[in-house]
Amino acid sequence: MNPRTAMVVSFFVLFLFEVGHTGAAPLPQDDQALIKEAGGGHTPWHQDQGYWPLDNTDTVTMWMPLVDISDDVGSMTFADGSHLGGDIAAGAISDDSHAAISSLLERDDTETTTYGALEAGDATFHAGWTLHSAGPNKSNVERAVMTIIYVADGTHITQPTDQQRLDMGWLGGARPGDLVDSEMNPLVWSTQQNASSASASAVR
Ligand SMILES: O=C(O)CCC(=O)C(=O)O
Repeated sequence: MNPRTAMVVSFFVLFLFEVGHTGAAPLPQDDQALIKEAGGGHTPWHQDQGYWPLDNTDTVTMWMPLVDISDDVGSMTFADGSHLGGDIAAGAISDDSHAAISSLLERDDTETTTYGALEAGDATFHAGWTLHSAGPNKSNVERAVMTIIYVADGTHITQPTDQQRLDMGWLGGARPGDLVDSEMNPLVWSTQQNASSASASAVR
C-alpha cells in the first residue's frame, strides 16, 4: 500500500475507533471533488454543518489533496477548538461569513492551525461546526482535492432550509424524517456489528 494511503487509512481507523467509543457509527453522506484553479482566490471562513439538513451534528469531513500541493497552493486552516462553539450563525460561505468569522477570531484571540504543503493522499479531518478556510492558490497548477463527509449512523433528515436544499441531492431521494441510509449513503462502520464480532472473538 502506498505509504500516503496507509496514513489516511490509519487516520480513518483511528477516527472510527474514537467514534466507536461514543457509540456512533459513521456513514458517508457526500463526496465531492474541489478543484481550485491556478491563481484562484481564498476559500472564505465558514462552517459546513449549516449546509446539511440533518438532526445530528456528529459529522466529519475528510479533505484529501489528489496531487502534491506546495505552500503556494494553499491548504486548510482551522480555528482550534471552534467545533465546540456550535453554530455561530455566520451564514453561507461568502465575503460576509469571512468578515464575521475573521473578526470573531480576532476578538477572541483564537489560535488557528494551517496545514501548508501536503502530499497527495495526506488528509485533514474537521468536524461539522469547525470554523475553517483555505488560502489562495498562488501557484500555476490546479489544486485537485477530494472530500468525503461522514455522518453518524441513525441520523435523520430534517426539513431543509433554503441553504440546505441543494444538499438534499446527496441523500438518495430520501425525505425529511427519513434515516440517512439510502444507497448513496452506505454504512461504512457499524458499532453493533463491531461489538458482536468483538465479543465473538473474546468467546473463542
Ligand atoms: O477546498 C477548499 O478550498 C475548501 C474546502 C472546504 O471548506 C471543505 O471541504 O469543507
